[in-house]
Amino acid sequence: MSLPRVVVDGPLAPNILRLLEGQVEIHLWPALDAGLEHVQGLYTYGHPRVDAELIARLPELRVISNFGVGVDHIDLAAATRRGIPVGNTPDILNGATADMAMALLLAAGRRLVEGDRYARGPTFVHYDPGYMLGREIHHSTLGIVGLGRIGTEVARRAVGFDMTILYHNRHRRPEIEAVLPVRYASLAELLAEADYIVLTVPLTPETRGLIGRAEFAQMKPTATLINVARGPVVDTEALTEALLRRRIYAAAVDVTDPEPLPRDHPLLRLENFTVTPHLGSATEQTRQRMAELSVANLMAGLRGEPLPCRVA
Ligand code: 8YV
Repeated sequence: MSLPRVVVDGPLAPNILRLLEGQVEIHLWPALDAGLEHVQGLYTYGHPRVDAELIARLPELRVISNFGVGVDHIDLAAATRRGIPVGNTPDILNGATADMAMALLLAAGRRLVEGDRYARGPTFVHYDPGYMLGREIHHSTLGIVGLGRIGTEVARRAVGFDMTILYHNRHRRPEIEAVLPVRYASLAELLAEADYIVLTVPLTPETRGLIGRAEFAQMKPTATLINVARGPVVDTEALTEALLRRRIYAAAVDVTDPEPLPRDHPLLRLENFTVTPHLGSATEQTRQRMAELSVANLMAGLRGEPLPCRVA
């Protein structure tokens, strides 16, 4: 009996390949044009665009399984119209992504990456207590934009740093307010009060460009922006201007728009800009759990069974 045909958008990590071995026939995305009509599964690994047009070209498609929680690159409505379930991997990556948000926050506030560059460089020949003063983290004010699963984990971590925690969310979260010392604020209030602003919202039409010129203007000149959500939540041009003109203190981002940034982008030359290459969930343990859940979603969909974790 032939194995179900699955298309993937790039070479998969060995642990995922091991899980799929003997169960499916894997085809790489560029080879998609041949044999499209027999593709039964779509496994999205590195956020490829899956639009209505692509879905329409796959008449036998039974399931889309995404390696990751964010599905902004997939046209969910188009999949639903065709009755194709879409699986994702929420929850299991909350801790790793919240850790990453804290790592970026600490790095930016205490100039860690800049300090590392300096400590390795040729000009570090004397210790000087006057150099590279950062901004305090403990007892500062944190503003979390998007108090969902990851944002809540960020709040839990911030408690240990004695931070005052504000949050902004589409809906107020009384159940979280009951167990964590978080206070609801309007976006304007949060932007004006927070020393550290952490973005943990999904990318949707409402959150695209959420932080632009007007929002940077409302922030304190000592504020630091941390983005572990999606690049397009922040207007890149406005961010560049805010950092260049020192309208805010710093930014530390795990995601950019575009991603990656062009190698000659002015942001990459700024000392007050810290960037990582989308590492939010990139730990061995979390990525293993993501591999298992995404493969379980894929296999269930191929068998016509309910997905363990279905987003649409
Ligand atoms: C992954 C992510 O790195 O889950 C998400 O939405 O952005 C990350 O956890 C990504 O999905 C894998 O490409």
